[in-house]
Amino acid sequence: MHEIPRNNRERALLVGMVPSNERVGEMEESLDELALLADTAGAEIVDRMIQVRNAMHPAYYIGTGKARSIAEFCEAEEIDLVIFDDDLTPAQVRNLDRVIERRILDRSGLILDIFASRAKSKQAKLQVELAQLQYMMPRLTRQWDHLSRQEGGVAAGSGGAIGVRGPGETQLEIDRRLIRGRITHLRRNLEQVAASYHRQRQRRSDMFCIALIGYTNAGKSTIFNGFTEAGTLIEDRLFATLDATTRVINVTPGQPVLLSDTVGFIRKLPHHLIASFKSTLTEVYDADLLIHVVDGSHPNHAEHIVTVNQVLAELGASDLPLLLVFNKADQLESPDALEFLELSYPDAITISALDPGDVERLRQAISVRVDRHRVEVELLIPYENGHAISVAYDSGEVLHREDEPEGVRLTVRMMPSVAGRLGKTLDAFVCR
Ligand SMILES: Nc1nc2c(ncn2[C@@H]2O[C@H](COP(=O)(O)OP(=O)(O)OP(=O)(O)O)[C@@H](O)[C@H]2O)c(=O)[nH]1
Ligand SMILES: [Mg+2]
Repeated sequence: MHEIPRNNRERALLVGMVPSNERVGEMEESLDELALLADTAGAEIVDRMIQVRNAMHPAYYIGTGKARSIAEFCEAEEIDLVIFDDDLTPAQVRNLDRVIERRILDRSGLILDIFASRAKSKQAKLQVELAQLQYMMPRLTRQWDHLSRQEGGVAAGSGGAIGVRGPGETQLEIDRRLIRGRITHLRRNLEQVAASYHRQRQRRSDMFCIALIGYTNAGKSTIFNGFTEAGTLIEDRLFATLDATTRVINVTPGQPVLLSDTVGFIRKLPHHLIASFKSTLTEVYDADLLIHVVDGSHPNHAEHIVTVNQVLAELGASDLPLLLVFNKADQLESPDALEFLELSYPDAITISALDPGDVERLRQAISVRVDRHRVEVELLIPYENGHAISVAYDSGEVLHREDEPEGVRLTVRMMPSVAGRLGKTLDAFVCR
């Protein structure tokens, strides 16, 4: 085994399991991603192990022999942390912990840990804490159930004599009640945040709203910055962006467009995390257009697309208009790879976020989509209705103006919602 200098980072071993030898390649890919996650969490990856096994061992996941050999390896290599690619049951964590005597983590636990350390805004912190508590709750319950059953057993089948299992039960009830109370509190807080978002969204309804979505590290924030120069955190790390950031951008004349950068998705994203982020990911399911950014140079890009589509379905955002964008074209291996993408996904566009010319092409593609959404209307606005005139100029593209005795006759291209609102206040209104 090669020597890795010890530093402050925790030393981690990654473990995966597959049912047959043919699936080992697949697991290698999954472990590559787990390694990135572990690196993001601040661990140093010392090694990885893949076990081929028909079915998972109910008590030890990988089986007792393998667990013992991992324990020896951990001893020899001074491993601090063993990370499993799949989710473990609470009993498996406990049993493995006893044999390996190192901290045991599974993929969901790792992702939640990263989210917890990266959450900055109050809202992201609330969401992550909610997801963590929900993740903990069944584990805590089953762990205590297991203990109380054992203790009940000691009491010779009496169903658990008072004084033997009592304290455990009581502690369990206290813990559960505390956690449940905290969960309710967090949910209520998040509902308030969601309500204020909803109000903001109503105010924004005159704007065309776009959300950048996609697998983590695909380049969403880089594209966002290409449009806005907002200085959003860009990092070659997973989950650089946890809080949606929104800016007004200029893509189409006379049409304010709101662009939001959002949290990245990943396979096996803990369900609780999606559920808790759902309440405030309104940027996604309220959008007029989703821009799905894919790292086209990634060997697993097709799988990434499937994962993102699954998360979109969970968020109830599958039916929204969507523009597929393959990013990192500069990193594609060959011209063939580009041709392959273009043939496989004829409606997509391929860009490099680092190339200003490509960002401009994307801007034009978006502009076409925005235009498709707008309607052209003719308005006759009395001169004294200065408010309506300024709404027409601020929220739309004025194509033609004629000053007539009764007022200003404007031909305007605008969002249907604004046109509808203006139309109600005016006598002469023609939708073309
Ligand atoms: N070569 C190349 N690198 C890119 C391109 N776009 C983004 N990157 C790099 O890819 C990495 C990830 O970019 P981000 O913009 O942070 O990705 P993200 O999708 O916002 O990631 P999360 O916020 O973690 O979900 C960074 O190192 C970027 O510099 C590109 O077109 N070409
Ligand atoms: Mg980002």
